[in-house]
Amino acid sequence: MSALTRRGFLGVLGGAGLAAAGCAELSGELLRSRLTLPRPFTVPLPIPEVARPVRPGRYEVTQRAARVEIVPGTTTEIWGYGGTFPGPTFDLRRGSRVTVGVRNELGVPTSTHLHGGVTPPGSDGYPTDLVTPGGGAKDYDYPLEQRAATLWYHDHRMDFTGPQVWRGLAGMALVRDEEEDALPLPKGERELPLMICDRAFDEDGSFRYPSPPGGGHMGMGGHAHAAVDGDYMEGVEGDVILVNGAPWPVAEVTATRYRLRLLNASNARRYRLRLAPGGRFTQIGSDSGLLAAPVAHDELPMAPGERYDVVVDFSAYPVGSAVTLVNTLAGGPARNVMRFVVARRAADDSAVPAVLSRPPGRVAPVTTRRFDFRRSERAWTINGHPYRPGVPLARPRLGTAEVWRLSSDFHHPVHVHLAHFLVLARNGRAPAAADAGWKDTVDVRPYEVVDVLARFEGYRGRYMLHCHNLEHEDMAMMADFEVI
Ligand SMILES: [Cu+2]
Repeated sequence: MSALTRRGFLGVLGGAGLAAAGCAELSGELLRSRLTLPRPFTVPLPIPEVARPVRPGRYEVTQRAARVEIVPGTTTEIWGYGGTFPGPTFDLRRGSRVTVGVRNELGVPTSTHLHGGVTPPGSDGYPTDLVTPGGGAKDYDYPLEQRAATLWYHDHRMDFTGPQVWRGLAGMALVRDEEEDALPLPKGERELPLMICDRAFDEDGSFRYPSPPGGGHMGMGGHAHAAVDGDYMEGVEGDVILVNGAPWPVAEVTATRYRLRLLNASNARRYRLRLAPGGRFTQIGSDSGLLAAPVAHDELPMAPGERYDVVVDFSAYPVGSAVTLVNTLAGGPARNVMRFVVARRAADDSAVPAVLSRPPGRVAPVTTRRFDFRRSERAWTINGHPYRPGVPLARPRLGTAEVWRLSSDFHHPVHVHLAHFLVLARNGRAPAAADAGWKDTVDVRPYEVVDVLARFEGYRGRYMLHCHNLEHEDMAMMADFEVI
């Protein structure tokens, strides 16, 4: 279908048309690579380096361009924290305040958001709170008064988050605490952070991204000159799946339990993960920390920004088995994610206890607010408005909880800064099994109404909620709220 025809089609039918056409699970437009795709399961799974403090409580990281080999035999320029993609993993402790000095040696402004962090507003990565290019620097303050959880950090620059994260500005941050330490979960080499994202490559190995002709320079609310070509307004999906920055990697594992910290760091692509030839994920944690009790899943739906902390027991497979993580929402090469090869037996003293943690309970909401995520003529909007920096749509009180009713016309993974929430209902019915636990991002599907119970704790000040489809976010699907 030509771009024009497709746009006409979307314009007339919108998400309902897509659903009727059987494409209800697609959340973006496929951008194809112009080089020969790498062979799957040949590149070893990389494990990002763990960030080391320059002194207790202080880290320093420089955002810079680097050339790395992603597709074997070619090189790709990335923009990375520390010049790597993913950036280093920050291994942090609850209540151990850290400062991260970010220095920007790129040619563009940046703003760093710790996704899932309970962070003071001045360090939260507000989209116009920019670190200037060519050597600007900012100290981000992270008190980390929050439960153990799998967090991540990424660029959040106004209007350009999509292209800048696509080029590599993302990494993981793990918060640990005593409650988690006491559990006999797999650890060390049997705890794998897995950042999953999709990319497309040009003939010369560079990342492809559909910037409009002459676009990508304006920013600061200049949505007429958005960072992404209008044909990709639904979101950009690549045809190569990367895990920890490697295409369809392979990891050798022992026939034991492994803890997999799954993150969907894609701009727009949704996944429904399964193990082939079969197997189960035992979910132990959600976006915002450990569950009260484990939940078994045959498949895990994952929208951009979401994390699942799971245990997979590879002793269920014969030694020599190949166990492939697949995405059943995709066909073709993008159906594969990565492969585990069960190399040998080994001792395993890990376990998944029936009781994992005591998460915070429900508190009575003081009010209900509605946030409607919808496409307009030229932008993606919340409650009818493209993003208006400095105009809060809500003023929740610190220490209270509210029901936020999220509705949508398309796939919108809704992310709330600062506040963590429980999914209460989908279309008035019980939430899905994968909605368990406290979260900061929820997959709102076309014409769905999702009720969440959000707790506002930590800090007063200016925060935001937005769609985590990064192209929607760049095309104005954001709003401020102010905790008072
Ligand atoms: Cu969206």
